Amino acid sequence: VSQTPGNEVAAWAERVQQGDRRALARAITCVENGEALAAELLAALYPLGGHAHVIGITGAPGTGKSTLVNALAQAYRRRGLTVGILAVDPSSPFTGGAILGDRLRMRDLAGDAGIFVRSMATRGSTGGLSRMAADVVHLLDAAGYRRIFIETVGAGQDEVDVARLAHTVIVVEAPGLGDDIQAIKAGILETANILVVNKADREGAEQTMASLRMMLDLQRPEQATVSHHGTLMAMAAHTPEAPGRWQPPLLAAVATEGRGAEEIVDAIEAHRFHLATTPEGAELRARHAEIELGRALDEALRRLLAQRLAREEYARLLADVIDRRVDPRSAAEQLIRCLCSPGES
Ligand SMILES: Nc1nc2c(ncn2[C@@H]2O[C@H](COP(=O)(O)OP(=O)(O)OP(=O)(O)O)[C@@H](O)[C@H]2O)c(=O)[nH]1
Ligand SMILES: [Mg+2]
Repeated sequence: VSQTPGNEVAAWAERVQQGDRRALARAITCVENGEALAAELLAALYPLGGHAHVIGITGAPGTGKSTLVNALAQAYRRRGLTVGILAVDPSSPFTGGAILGDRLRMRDLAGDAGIFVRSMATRGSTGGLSRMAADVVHLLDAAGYRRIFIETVGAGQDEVDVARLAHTVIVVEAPGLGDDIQAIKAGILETANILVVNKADREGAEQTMASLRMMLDLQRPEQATVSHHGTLMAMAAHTPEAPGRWQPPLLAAVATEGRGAEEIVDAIEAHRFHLATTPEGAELRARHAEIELGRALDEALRRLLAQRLAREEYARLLADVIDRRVDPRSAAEQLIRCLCSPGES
């Protein structure tokens, strides 16, 4: 039960919207702690969002994602756009070294009112991560940040889920990681809208570029054989794409020197334009909304069940499942029926 009356929440939401950094920081903490107040704030702020372009950055540990985000944020600032950054560390349940490192690497950004940086650890809870990140994005969006970066490490389910929140997904590779490209190929390469080989100053960068180029070419449909009047024909490698299809560009960068940052920002903006001018943008927005509505519905139902369900009824059915008198699905059905028509059953 919230201690803060509704008009205080409204005032708080107003401060977030006006760019009050402390109000925003407190709102994010509320979301992280799963406080009921967060829901009220988000209810007030969600309708104000929808203006930010969200960029997901993922890749193996140490490929230079944070350094790159730093460089990209500065490039955006030069273009007069405000930037929100959310660094998510799903592997670490502690607010430990990685996040401290991010703070250091992003210190160039400190003191710029047009940039807001936040690191988030998951405290051991999986699954909740992408909901939390989605909520933080809504807060940053309502606070007026026009480009929002979400950095995640690796290619696990959590990272893929977080990437699904983004409008543009950038996968960062670095030379010398060898087998990691395979791992990424298996997981997240398909979701990449832009591929970056960072640490292009390192040995092996060209080789990494070449293997990624090969994978991209393999993914492209014109590489496949097509049936033409019943005859299988191999298509040429670089025939023009059907108009309206996005081709993920492969770009090199040296994030520590800011090299390649302008080109990557150009690519992000080109992808943004692509989304705005094809049906893909609306489809993506609809998909995001559906994911969030589905998740909210799950949570609401669970809450409703917890509130309404008679403990004894639940305990009785649980015992039935334990003793294999009833299977879990039928038990769940029965519980839902109790919920819909209390007093019966
Ligand atoms: N040589 C070289 N080093 C780089 C480059 N970009 C980043 N680094 C270095 O690589 C190391 C890791 O960089 P981070 O930006 O922390 O990498 P990250 O991918 O964010 O790392 P995690 O968040 O821990 O997965 C740091 O020591 C950087 O200075 C680059 O372009 N060239
Ligand atoms: Mg990092």
